[in-house]
Amino acid sequence: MQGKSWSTPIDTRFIEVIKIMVIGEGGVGKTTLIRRFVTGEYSDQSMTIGLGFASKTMRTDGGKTVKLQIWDVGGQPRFRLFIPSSKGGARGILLLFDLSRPSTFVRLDDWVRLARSGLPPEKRVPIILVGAKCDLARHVLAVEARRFASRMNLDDYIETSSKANIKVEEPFGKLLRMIVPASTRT
Ligand SMILES: Nc1nc2c(ncn2[C@@H]2O[C@H](COP(=O)(O)OP(=O)(O)OP(=O)(O)O)[C@@H](O)[C@H]2O)c(=O)[nH]1
Ligand SMILES: [Mg+2]
Repeated sequence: MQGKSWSTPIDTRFIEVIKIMVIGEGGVGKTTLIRRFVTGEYSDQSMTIGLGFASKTMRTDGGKTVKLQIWDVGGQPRFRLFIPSSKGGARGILLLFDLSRPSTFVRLDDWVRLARSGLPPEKRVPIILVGAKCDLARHVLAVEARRFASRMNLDDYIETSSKANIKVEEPFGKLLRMIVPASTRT
């Protein structure tokens, strides 16, 4: 006789997969943020060689279950060439810089250009600017970052710390809310 199952397993075949990308200079904390978000743990990450992948099942405000597929692009200059080919199908982007290292902030123009290159304005996906490592001594002012975000027409600015566990979920959640409006239900 078959045992009864009281759980209602989710049939993942029918879950919408939403691809997002996390980009920014090397060492700004992309992989650490993704790991903290997906596993809840903080641990030292080694440099990402090429691309990394992670995923997390989430519920939208409208009650829909989706799978966030996160593409983690290594920030070293040699991996930048992966971006044009890997951004196909991406529905949103988190652009990180390190609040303690101004050099990662001043090059953000290039990153925005890279994220948008080859796409007509109507095909542009939401981009959220993330000031990472807000537990460290700040060398970039929030007002500067916010000004940059509005000048470049970015969709939001959020400061996070993976180490101190500050606003780790927020950038992912906000991006998801922009991609899947609350009115969407399954
Ligand atoms: N203090 C502090 N350190 C952090 C935080 N997040 C990451 N780090 C440290 O910053 C370093 C780089 O983090 P990674 O997550 O590997 O950075 P990345 O952006 O993925 O780097 P690449 O893969 O080379 O592009 C690691 O030594 C982390 O421990 C944070 O929130 N606070
Ligand atoms: Mg990495």
